Amino acid sequence: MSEKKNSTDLPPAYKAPAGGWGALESTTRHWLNSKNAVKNIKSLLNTNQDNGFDCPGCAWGEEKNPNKIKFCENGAKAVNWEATSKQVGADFFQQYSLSWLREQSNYYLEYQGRLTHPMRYNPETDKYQPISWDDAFGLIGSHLKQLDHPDQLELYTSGRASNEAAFLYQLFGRSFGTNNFPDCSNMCHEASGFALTSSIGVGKGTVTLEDFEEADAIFVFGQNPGTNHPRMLDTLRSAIKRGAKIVIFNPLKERGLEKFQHPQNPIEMLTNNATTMHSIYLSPKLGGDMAAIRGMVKALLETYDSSHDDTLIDQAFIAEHTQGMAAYLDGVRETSWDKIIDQSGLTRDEINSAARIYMDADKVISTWAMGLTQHHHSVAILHELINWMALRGNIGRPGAGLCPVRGHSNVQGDRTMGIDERPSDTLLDALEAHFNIPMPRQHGHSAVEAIDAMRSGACKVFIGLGGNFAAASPDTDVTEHALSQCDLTVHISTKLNRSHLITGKEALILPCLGRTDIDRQAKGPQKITVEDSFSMVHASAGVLEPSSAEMRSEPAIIAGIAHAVLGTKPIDWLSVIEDYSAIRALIAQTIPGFSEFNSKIEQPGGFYLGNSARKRDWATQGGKVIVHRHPLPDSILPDRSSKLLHNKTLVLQTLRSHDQYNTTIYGMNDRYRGIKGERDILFINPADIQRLGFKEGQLVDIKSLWDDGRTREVKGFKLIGYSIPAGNIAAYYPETNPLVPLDSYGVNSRTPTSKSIAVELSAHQSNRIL
Ligand SMILES: Nc1nc2c(c(=O)[nH]1)N[C@H]1C(S)=C(S)[C@@H](COP(=O)(O)OP(=O)(O)OC[C@H]3O[C@@H](n4cnc5c(=O)[nH]c(N)nc54)[C@H](O)[C@@H]3O)O[C@H]1N2
Ligand SMILES: Nc1nc2c(c(=O)[nH]1)N[C@H]1C(S)=C(S)[C@@H](COP(=O)(O)OP(=O)(O)OC[C@H]3O[C@@H](n4cnc5c(=O)[nH]c(N)nc54)[C@H](O)[C@@H]3O)O[C@H]1N2
Ligand SMILES: [Mo]
Repeated sequence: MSEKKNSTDLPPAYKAPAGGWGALESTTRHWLNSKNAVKNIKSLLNTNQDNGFDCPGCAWGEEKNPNKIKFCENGAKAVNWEATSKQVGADFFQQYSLSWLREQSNYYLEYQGRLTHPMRYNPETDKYQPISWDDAFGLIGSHLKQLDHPDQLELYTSGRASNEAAFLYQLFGRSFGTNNFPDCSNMCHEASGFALTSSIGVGKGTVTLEDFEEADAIFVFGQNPGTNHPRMLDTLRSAIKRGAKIVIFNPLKERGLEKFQHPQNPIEMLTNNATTMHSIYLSPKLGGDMAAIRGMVKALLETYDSSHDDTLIDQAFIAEHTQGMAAYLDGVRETSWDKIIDQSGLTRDEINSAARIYMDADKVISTWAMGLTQHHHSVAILHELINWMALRGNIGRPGAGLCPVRGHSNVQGDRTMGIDERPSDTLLDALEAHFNIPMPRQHGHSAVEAIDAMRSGACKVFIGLGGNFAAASPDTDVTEHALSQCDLTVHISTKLNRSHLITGKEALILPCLGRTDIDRQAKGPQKITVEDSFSMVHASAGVLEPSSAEMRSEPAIIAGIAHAVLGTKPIDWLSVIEDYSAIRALIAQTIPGFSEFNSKIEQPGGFYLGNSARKRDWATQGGKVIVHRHPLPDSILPDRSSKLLHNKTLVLQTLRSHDQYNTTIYGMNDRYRGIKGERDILFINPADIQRLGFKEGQLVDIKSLWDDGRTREVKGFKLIGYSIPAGNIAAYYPETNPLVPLDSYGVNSRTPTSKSIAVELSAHQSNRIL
């Protein structure tokens, strides 16, 4: 039995606690850099307040307690980035050709400011030139009317779109005749949605923020809240201070999960005190969580067998609420400790100590993000997690439950509104009944399928409601080629990005308002609504004067497109945007849980959508929690790369730095990991640097292993010795997206395997001593 530990115990790269003075200093710097300090004081003070706007940062919930953090360092960055007074108007595009812009960095592109005028690409000059809104809608209308089939249209959505925009968008697409709604969720929490729905009958988390106040133990898998959900640190800090246990599973020692200093707590700041954020911190190998969880179940079974302690397993819950548990437990007994230890990269002692905390806690919450969802076997990992939680009845009671921590601030709401390429019959029936037109029944394309369809010429028009499809998607060369095959590409955006530069034969940029902007329509200023990770729906209204009168709101742009394509079928598109209450009235009539929507959002803090699994009402076939039994995979990699492995192969995860929001790069630092002024770096175990014959700081090229004969390579990444399991490496997204093969995605989730890519390294040319 191999009991070796794979991670080295290097000192953490950043010695200070997360949050603290570093966060305050960084917030101030980003604030001043946005060239809009006064405007931004107003916006920061209004973030997540009852009369202000929802933070465009993450989807963590808002605490009702007035002493809790309402915004954080990275939320402040997101607000500043959007609220800049810098503008990208017609004169900017007059100056630069697309060939020149394509040579610039993602940081440069977005830093130029807010898009202010609709633009149309002119291939003769290789520049964008201004177009009127009417002409832009007319151009889209003429393209769509010429399609042979509605499924030649792809309607992408990024998760910042409001409920109102998302509802109109899906109604437009379905009235046109397609379910092609690829969205960022396909690349994000799709495995969570699939695993949860197939186990507990609802694709959302079962906890509310209040549950965190009661939990005895919180298990945090595969996420980096210090950077990506900083307000979550405040919730974890309160939990640990009142004696709850926190167990972390993360191959990297993330600073925010080690120590945290509350930037809005004067005593902690002045005394420079910090809270240790965990009880135990385990570093499994990439993709090793299923084995680790299975190990915890095995440890529990062994304790149960030897102690006959009936309280260890919630027999009543299992009998009344689950099906398939016995078969699953047989599968656990059949799995050897050797296999568990080998695949998890953890020792038996480590697994036992986590299992002990689980057994001792009456109420347990498990949270997770991309570290669990972006693998080939992610759905199986999450089924395993749900089974383990079900074993002690930790689903559907106060203080316990499942908590996928969502990414984009309204990605969950967009799904609720019907942005779903695999819609339920319930949704389609409701739309059909209300709008009295047939809805397409055939499933549409996810992100990966959309790329395939554009690549093969099956799809002709791409419309992006926000986001940066070219940069966020896998296999950058393939994706860019696919987009360029289109007859028309359209981007509804706040800022210039890579996707605008990868045009179809024709291309449009449509500049839209963001969360912070005041949205005035015919009947006055409007609010929109969003749903957080905890199924809380609330209103959001911008407070800043838009920097150009030419920008339009997302609902207004969608209505303009829909009107040009469908006239007044099935609704009068132009009249519903005069006052968004009219859109909410349509939502109230067709989407479950939204009756009396308009009056419910008047309550401060919004309303709770409810969740059947939370009430132990399982909307599955058979009406019980389905306990799925999967064997541990032979390899965490898909066959198409695992068969090419050799002893120098490493597994790469692509992740976020502290100074970015997905493809939006705010700066070149990753403070908590000790990185300054650069992004082309590779975190690697020092033993691997030595084993492979490299030197710390050396530049390497990274090539991925996939059996289709295509070369996928990125060049010149600097080796940084880091506390990471041997055999695993990490580098930033989106720079490494060219390495993710389009066909390397999760079983049933179709999510690109951004956290497990087989690669090999070679010395970078300029580095070789001749
Ligand atoms: N400031 C900021 N906030 C954001 C975002 C942003 O880019 N910037 N993005 C938003 C979005 S869309 C999302 S989805 C979320 C993303 O939030 P996260 O999921 O926290 O984002 P990642 O940077 O991808 O980090 C993945 C974490 O999982 C760990 N990990 C990777 N693989 C494994 C594994 O196999 N097992 C385990 N146990 N851990 C693993 C990594 O070491 C890392 O700590 O954040 C949202 N919030
Ligand atoms: N390799 C790798 N790839 C990944 C990931 C990974 O971890 N590794 N993560 C995946 C995940 S979790 C996600 S969610 C996706 C993200 O994919 P996307 O959501 O497509 O990408 P973003 O970078 O969030 O999009 C940024 C752009 O959105 C536009 N924008 C910003 N605010 C607004 C707004 O209010 N309205 C509109 N209309 N536009 C706006 C701006 O123009 C900006 O340039 O990337 C995925 N890709
Ligand atoms: Mo995401």
